[in-house]
Amino acid sequence: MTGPHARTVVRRDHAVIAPETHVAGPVPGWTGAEHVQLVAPAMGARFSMALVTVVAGAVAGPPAEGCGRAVYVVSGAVALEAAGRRYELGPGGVAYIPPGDAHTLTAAGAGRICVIDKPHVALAGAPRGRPVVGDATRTTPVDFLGDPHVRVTQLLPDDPALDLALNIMTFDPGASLPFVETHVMEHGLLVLEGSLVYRLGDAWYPVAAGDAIWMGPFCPQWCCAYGTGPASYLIYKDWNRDVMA
Ligand code: UGY
Ligand code: MN
Repeated sequence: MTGPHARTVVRRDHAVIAPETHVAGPVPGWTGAEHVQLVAPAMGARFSMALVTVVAGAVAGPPAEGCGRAVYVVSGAVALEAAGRRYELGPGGVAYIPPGDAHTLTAAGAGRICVIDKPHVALAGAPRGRPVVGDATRTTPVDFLGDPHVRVTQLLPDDPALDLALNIMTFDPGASLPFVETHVMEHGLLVLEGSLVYRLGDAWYPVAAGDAIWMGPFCPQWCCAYGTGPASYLIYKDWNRDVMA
């Protein structure tokens, strides 16, 4: 029990959602699943990010109309049927489903999945997207801006049909982002392991595995990992399509 104490904060341009403040609930259309909504338009974001706890046989409901969906398997296993094919996704498994594509997502056992739904913004002239699957455990990370102590694992392809990116950033202890980033793109972030200090705007937050962050457009952001092992987080980013939209 933490009583009145909580690390969670929700500000105009960012939020930190700590697990001790999670309130899980069902979501219409899903069966066998409980959602913790980590990021939602209600806080000012233009996408939804949920941590979904599933039991064996749980079935996902569809995203809202016009939304593409990205899924990351934190633990457990899910089966995806899409575009006439069946995919098995284990821990680290990733899928992207374009808006309007019929698909089923069924849990093979108890687990947790992170589900990101985003109103799709099509790039002029881009082809219609297809379902994409990936696997973080089989993807080679690359140095981030030349620093071997900060690595990025790109989970989805650079494809003009997609309008979002999903990556894992990994920091050795003491490693940091090289500068305070400020960009029009939003982020949804879930810390997967380790500990970091995150600067958001003019505030500083210690975060650890299980914590989630929303960064709105232009939220200044920086972080540094601390502790004895690496820190990593799953990070969503919308692509910069039409800044006047
Ligand atoms: O690419 C990014 O925007 C990423 N480096 N941002 C972040 O980790 N906060
Ligand atoms: Mn960023």
